[in-house]
Amino acid sequence: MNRLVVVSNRVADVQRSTQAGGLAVGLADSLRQRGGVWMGWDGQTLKYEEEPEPRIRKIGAVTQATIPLTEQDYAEYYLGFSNSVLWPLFHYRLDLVEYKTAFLEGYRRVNAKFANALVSILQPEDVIWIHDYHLIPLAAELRQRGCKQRIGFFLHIPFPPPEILAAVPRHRWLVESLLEFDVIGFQTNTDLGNLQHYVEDHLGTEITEGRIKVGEREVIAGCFPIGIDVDAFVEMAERPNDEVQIETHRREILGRRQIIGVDRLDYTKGLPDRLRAFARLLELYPEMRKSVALMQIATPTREEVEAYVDIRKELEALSGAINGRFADFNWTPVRYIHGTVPRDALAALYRASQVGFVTPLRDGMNLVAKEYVAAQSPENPGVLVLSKFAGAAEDLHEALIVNPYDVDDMARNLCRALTMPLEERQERHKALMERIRKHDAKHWLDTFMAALEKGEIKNAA
Ligand code: GDG
Repeated sequence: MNRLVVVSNRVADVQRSTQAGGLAVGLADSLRQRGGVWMGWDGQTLKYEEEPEPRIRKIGAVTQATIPLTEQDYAEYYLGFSNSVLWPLFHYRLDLVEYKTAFLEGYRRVNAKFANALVSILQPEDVIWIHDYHLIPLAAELRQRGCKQRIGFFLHIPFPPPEILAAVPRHRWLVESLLEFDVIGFQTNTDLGNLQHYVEDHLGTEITEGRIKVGEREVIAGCFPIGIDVDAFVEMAERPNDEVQIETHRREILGRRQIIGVDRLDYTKGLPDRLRAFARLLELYPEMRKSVALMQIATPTREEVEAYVDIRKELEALSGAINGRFADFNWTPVRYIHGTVPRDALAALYRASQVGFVTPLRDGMNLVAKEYVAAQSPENPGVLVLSKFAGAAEDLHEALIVNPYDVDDMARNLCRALTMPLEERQERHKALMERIRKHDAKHWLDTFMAALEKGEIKNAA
């Protein structure tokens, strides 16, 4: 087996249990099994003139190679082009894009730095797998430095339609950079279809049976839905967690149910309308008052980008307003947690919740939806209420699928989930478990690697 070299903006510890963020979780699940090298930014900003050598550390089967960035890199590449241009744009939020030419320059500069660091550690037989929107130009940079290895790319977030992509200056350069990879992987058929439309409209070429002709080369473009390590998650959810159990007993005695939401605090996750939908549930079905509560865990993220400050304020105001309006001395309708919960507690909380409420306005996949399903007890499972705009909805048909822009629709489906007969819950859960097992972390890794190493396109979707 060739050595696998994975590259992403940040490197996560594959053995730690507290990290929030889908890329870290999904990749760690896969790399733990196969081993290899993981290269990325170490999260530090330093002053330096000459680019430092990558720092190497071995953790279990994975060797980490990290580099620091400068303050300017952080501002222009990370906060700027990656998270104030590409992130909103790829999530169809043109209103939140803040473009500056300096951001694009920083983005190119840091991709060149990544390439310099990588060539210093690459071996001839390596296969390289690059992750996410921060590193689209990296294959082109590596080729310029004589790199001959196969290079794959996986986009964790959605790929927008050409009309939206065309709003960013240099969009053609961006897509041409993408076509420098040997394999381009997306989460869903919708994303793949959007690339198809772009190459047809702007480049006068097409994707035929998963392959695009680019000069003499052939590039594979496919759909590889990311998954979780299902057994590991089931096991974690089954392990007793005293603190969660005490809370659960109390709720059971009072005959109360819990709806759970878990997200990085991001404007793409549909959090304000999720809270409004919960309030609407209490309005439309007064019998639900005092019998259900919403626990929303919102993990801090990218707090230096203004749009994230705004969404935080909005949520704090909303949860306060809902509690002010509906709470009683012995019942708090919304428990809003702005923080990070350890992964094992998270699994126990999913299991103790009768509804998993996942309502992004746009999401590449959404691993929380899959984790919620894995955590349920098959005898008495909860119900997943899932936005039709999460990549996961392309597969998880037995969830209650909702429109995250329609507060009444979400409220009605919450009520349906809370009153669903046991037999129907069991049937839906069984079917969903089969789906998340079929498209798990290992399947994602294996199908992508088959495309990258052997040029094989299995029916990944
Ligand atoms: C991107 C794409 C795609 C969250 N809060 C805590 C915590 N988390 C964990 C969850 C889950 C992960 O973070 C979030 O993953 P998602 O997939 O839901 O979302 P993004 O972070 O936006 O991930 C997404 C993903 O990449 C993978 O390709 O699915 O569409 O946007 O694992 O459990 N974990 C802990 N404490 C928290 O408070 N321990």
